[in-house]
Amino acid sequence: MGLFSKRKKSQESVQETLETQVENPTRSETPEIIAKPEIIESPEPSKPLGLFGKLKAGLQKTKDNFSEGISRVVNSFTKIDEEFFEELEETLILSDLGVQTADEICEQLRAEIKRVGATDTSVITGMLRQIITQMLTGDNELKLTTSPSVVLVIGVNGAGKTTTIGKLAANLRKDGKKVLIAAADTFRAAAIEQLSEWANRAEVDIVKHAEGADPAAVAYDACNAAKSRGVDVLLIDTAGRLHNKKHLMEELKKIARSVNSQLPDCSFETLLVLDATTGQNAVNQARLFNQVTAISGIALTKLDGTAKGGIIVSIKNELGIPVKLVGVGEKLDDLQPFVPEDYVNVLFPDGESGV
Ligand SMILES: Nc1nc2c(ncn2[C@@H]2O[C@H](COP(=O)(O)OP(=O)(O)O)[C@@H](O)[C@H]2O)c(=O)[nH]1
Ligand SMILES: [Mg+2]
Repeated sequence: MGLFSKRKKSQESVQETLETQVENPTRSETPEIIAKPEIIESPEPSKPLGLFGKLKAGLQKTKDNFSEGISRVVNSFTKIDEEFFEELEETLILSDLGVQTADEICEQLRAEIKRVGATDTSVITGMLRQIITQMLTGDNELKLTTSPSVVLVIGVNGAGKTTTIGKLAANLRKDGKKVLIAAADTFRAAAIEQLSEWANRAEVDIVKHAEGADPAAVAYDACNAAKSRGVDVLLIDTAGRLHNKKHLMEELKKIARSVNSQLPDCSFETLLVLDATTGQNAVNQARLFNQVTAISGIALTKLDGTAKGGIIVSIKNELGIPVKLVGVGEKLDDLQPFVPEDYVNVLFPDGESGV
C-alpha cells in the first residue's frame, strides 16, 4: 500500500464547481508578490531514512529553534505565572508561529491549566503537544476521489511548484495511480523543459504546448488526454510570474473553466506551494492568493533548509487552509503527506513531552 493511498480514509469528495472556486472578488492591484528565499544549504548525502526519519532530518533546524526554546522556558520556571506566559509567548513568536497564533495557543493553555488545576510547568509540554496537534488537524489529505482528479498547482516563482509536481507525480505513480502532467506554465521554454525532465524522472506522461501558448489551452488538451488515457490524477503546473491579482485571477479562472468544461464533476484541488524559508512572508502570500482563488491546500517546501517550520501552525490556524504536503529536499522522494502527529512528534519527541 503506497504512501499517499494508505492515508485515504472515507472522505467526502469536495466537488465544488470550478467556477465557484475562482469567484473570490478581486481587490485593488497589489504589489508584485515575490518570494525572498534564504540560501539553502546543499542536501546531505542520502542515507536510507524512513518517512519519519526524513521528516525529522528535514525539520532539524525548526526543532532546534522551537523545542529548545520551549524547554528553556519550561525549565527556567517552576511556577506558572504571568511572567512564564510572557516568556512562552515570546518563544512561540520567535519560532515563527506568528503573533496571533502564539496568543491563541497561550489562551488555550491558560484554559487547560485552569481546567486541570495545574500549578507547575511539568505539564506544559504535553499540553502544547495537544493544542498544536489539534490546531493542525483537519482536511490534511489530498482529495483525489475521482478518476481523473485534478490538482492545480499555484504559487510565486521559485516556491517549488515544478519540483513538487515532479515529486508528487512519482509518489502517486508508486501508489499505482496513472498520472499526467500539464505544462501550463508556458511563460518560458525553460519552464516546460524543466517540467519535462521531472516527468521523465517520475516516469509519467506530460502534455505541453510551445512557449507562449495559452495555459488554458494546455489545460484543455491535458483534460482530454486524461479522459481518453484513463488517467487517475492530472497535475497542472502554472506560471508564478503574474504581476497582479487581477491578471492572476483571470488566468486561473480560464484554466479552471477549461477543466470544468472537460471534467465537470472531477475532484479538484487548488494547491498553493509556499517556500517555508520565507517565514511569515509565506503566510502573507497565502493570504493574498486566497483572495485570488479558493485554495484547498498548501504544499510547504524547503523545510529542510530553514528553522521557520513553525509557520505550518500559523498557516492553518490563521487562514484555515490545511497543509497537505511538505517538501524536505530536492530529490524525487523528498515530498511527504503532512501528518500533524508526526510533525508534533518531531518537535516534541517522546521523553521530552512531560506527559
Ligand atoms: N531544499 C529544497 N529545495 C527545494 C524544495 N522544493 C523545491 N526546491 C528547490 O527550489 C527551487 C525552485 O523550485 P521550482 O520547482 O523550479 O519552483 P517554481 O518556480 O515554483 O516552479 C529549485 O532549485 C528546487 O530544487 C525542497 O523541499 N527542499
Ligand atoms: Mg516552475
